[in-house]
Amino acid sequence: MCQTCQCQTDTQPSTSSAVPVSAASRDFTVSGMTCGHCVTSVREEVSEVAGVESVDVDLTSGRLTVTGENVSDDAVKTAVAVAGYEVV
Ligand SMILES: [Cu+2]
Repeated sequence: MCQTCQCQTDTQPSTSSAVPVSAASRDFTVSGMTCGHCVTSVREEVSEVAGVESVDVDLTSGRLTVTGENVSDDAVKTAVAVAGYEVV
């Protein structure tokens, strides 16, 4: 059981779709993610940020890659916080 999001699954995150090379992307590091459900929570919240075209989350490294034009760093950090995690 995941102690962070309290889910009962240890399902690994699904592989993300390919990121367009032309789009701007930036990386964040998210602390606290420990299972695929954590990854899904972060991905869902961040994908709703204005301008975001795709979201890639690597559970092992905690790396969050956001792709899209004119995406606000603060908005991404807020979305991660809403999901229950923290950008470090
Ligand atoms: Cu979890």
